[in-house]
Amino acid sequence: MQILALNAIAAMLPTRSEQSHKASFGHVFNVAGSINYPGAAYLSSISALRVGAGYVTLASSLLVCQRVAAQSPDLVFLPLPSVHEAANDFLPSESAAQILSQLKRVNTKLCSMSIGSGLGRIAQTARVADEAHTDNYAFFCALLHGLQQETLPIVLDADGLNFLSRKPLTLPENCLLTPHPKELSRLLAVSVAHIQADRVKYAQQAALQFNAIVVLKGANTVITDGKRVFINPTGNSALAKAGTGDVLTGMITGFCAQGVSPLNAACLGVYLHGLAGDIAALALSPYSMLASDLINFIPKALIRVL
Ligand code: B4P
Ligand code: MG
Repeated sequence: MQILALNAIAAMLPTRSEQSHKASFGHVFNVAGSINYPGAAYLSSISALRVGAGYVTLASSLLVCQRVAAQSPDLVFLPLPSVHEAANDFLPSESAAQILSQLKRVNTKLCSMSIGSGLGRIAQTARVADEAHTDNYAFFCALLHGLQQETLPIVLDADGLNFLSRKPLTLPENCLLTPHPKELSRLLAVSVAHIQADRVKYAQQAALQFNAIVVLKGANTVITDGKRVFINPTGNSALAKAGTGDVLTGMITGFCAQGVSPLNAACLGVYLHGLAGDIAALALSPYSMLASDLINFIPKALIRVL
């Protein structure tokens, strides 16, 4: 077990050659957001750019793309067909084919994907029989199915994890899972209390069970591939606020796109996310920091490590 330290983190940072262009620093596909959570799509997308990714494409419904475009001139959009039902919208499984065909056009050696931030789902108790037609589950399964033979790093967060806990699905080769304790509780069918009492054990168990890198979030986040274990010393209660998890997802995915190994990308993302939160809490107080503030402190965290 190793506690992450500043010098080790500095050594993991990808180098930036002067003879470079945006494709040198990778392409992130971010599958995120829904009518009720456009902010998650914004936060995760911008955070990937903030850690150095060359290009971020947000794949989401037209409505979410329009809302996020109004907030940021820095992103590229892949608007997907969506279905509106009552106050909700969801992506049909055919939307997955559009993402897969875009993926074929890029150099997948410097490419990563995140799936799930603010994607939206219907609580499992409601209309389970209809779930394929009323939320993003069928879309999620179609996307994962199409990615089976791909080797690009894929970060699953939030509703990506919640869909994964509905029934066992085979994951592609290079997946990272970023659960908070409740999400891990759903994935492993173990109580939050048990998980919190032995965080390293359950993070390792999940990594082995899903054959993925696992980032178990919370104070002293645990990062593991099932064998090696890293504990993060940065971060504070300012991060206990809606949206900070979406920022972390973007940071990890952004490092993956730059060719950093999934395990190192997870360590870099978690450490710098916590450090940005520490610097932000000094400037704004741990009470007042918002996730949208946190993204503006990522550069200060990077400068501290360089
Ligand atoms: P969700 O609705 O799933 O919340 P979310 O969208 O995932 O929020 P977000 O993405 O912003 O935050 P995340 O935790 O991913 O539901 C949250 C619900 O789940 C809660 O209402 C609660 O019921 C349950 N839940 C969540 N965490 C729990 C916990 N620890 N114990 C029991 N139940 C829990 O990401 C937050 C980020 O901030 C992570 O990077 C995390 O490591 C960091 N962070 C949060 N608090 C921190 C702290 N005190 N110190 C250091 N880092 C901290
Ligand atoms: Mg979250």
